Amino acid sequence: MQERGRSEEEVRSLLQEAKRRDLSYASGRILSSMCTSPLKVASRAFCDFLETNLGDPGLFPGTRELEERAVKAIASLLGFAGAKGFIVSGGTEANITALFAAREAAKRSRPEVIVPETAHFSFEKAARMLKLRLIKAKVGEDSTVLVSDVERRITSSTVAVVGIAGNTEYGAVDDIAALSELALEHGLYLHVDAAFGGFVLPFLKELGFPAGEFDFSLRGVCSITVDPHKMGLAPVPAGCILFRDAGYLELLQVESPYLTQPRQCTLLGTRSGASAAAVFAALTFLGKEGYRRVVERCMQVTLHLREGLLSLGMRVHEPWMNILVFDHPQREALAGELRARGWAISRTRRGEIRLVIMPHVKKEHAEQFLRDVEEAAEVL
Ligand code: 0PR
Repeated sequence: MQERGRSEEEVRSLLQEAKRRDLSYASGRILSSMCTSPLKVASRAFCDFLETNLGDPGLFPGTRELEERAVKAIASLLGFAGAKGFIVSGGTEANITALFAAREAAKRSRPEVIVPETAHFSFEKAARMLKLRLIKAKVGEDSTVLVSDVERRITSSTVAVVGIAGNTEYGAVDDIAALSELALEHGLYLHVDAAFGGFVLPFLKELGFPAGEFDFSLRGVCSITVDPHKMGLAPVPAGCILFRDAGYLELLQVESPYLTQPRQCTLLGTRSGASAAAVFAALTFLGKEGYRRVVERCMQVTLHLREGLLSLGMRVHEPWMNILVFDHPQREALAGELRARGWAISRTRRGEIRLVIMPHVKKEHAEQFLRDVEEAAEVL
């Protein structure tokens, strides 16, 4: 560290210089991210609550109440207003918290957790930290888990089964209803990772798109991960973990006698009240009607891209939600050409090109993208 501080102006100019090198969502060029520009009202709330710390909630009872109200609103969206949980830093922390609770509840000597092979890498982290053996169940052609394969892998050491409602690569939704039945039949804990799909599926259904059940309305579902910093339009960091039964939270608690709250159940100690305030602001500002409109617009752009890519002769996977995967015989070269034209795209593990159509991707960006795909395919 330098000996003497610099002027505020100098500091700001260093920051601006760094920021200029970043991509922006507003450019419409980021087609690879599950995050987007947060709502203005949520960003403002975040700034207004910067100094709050929900690790010591007695100091910030107003902020704590905002968290409770945000959690309740998300819980009611996901089929059970009585579910309990927290605003956390994101899907990774939420998934770790869920598996921690499942492991503590089951008390097995060599605990195992069954996840679809499509599960997000956060489960890999959770398993290593929690000393859980990660058992990967096979998925079918449509990238949803084969429930028969999950069943085949259940042993007396299984402490949890995980289903995904909107998987990272294709947006595919596992048959959560069947997993719920299986969990009930075997007395197992079922966690649903709806980090991305949690703010999409409830609205897709209302908009008339096919969308299966995935939430607490299914009796076997014990916990759900859902990320406000993805399709919830809240600033990073904001995830949410919900448990059907508050008893699971008690299993996580440690004593924190010198704080304003004598026990703590979250993984983090000091944690941002700004995130909770921002999530509350986004939920309150948009309401269900607002989120439905956001999802509707994302789906319109997704379907527009799907049509355009099909008419350019691409092989397009039928989208489950606003994630679109397509393929071309020279996929490597095509991806390179698109990146050279300034598009941030990602690839699936199988090598296809993957687009996440977040709210910052407008119809005009989709049209420019299609023109570039056409041009790029011609020069291959
Ligand atoms: N569960 C699912 C289904 C996910 O897709 C993700 C993240 C997580 C859990 C973990 O969430 P956090 O990253 O919030 O801890 N999926 C994206 C990914 O890792 C996140 C992402 C976001 C990627 C923005 C790129 C990006 O620019 O691929």
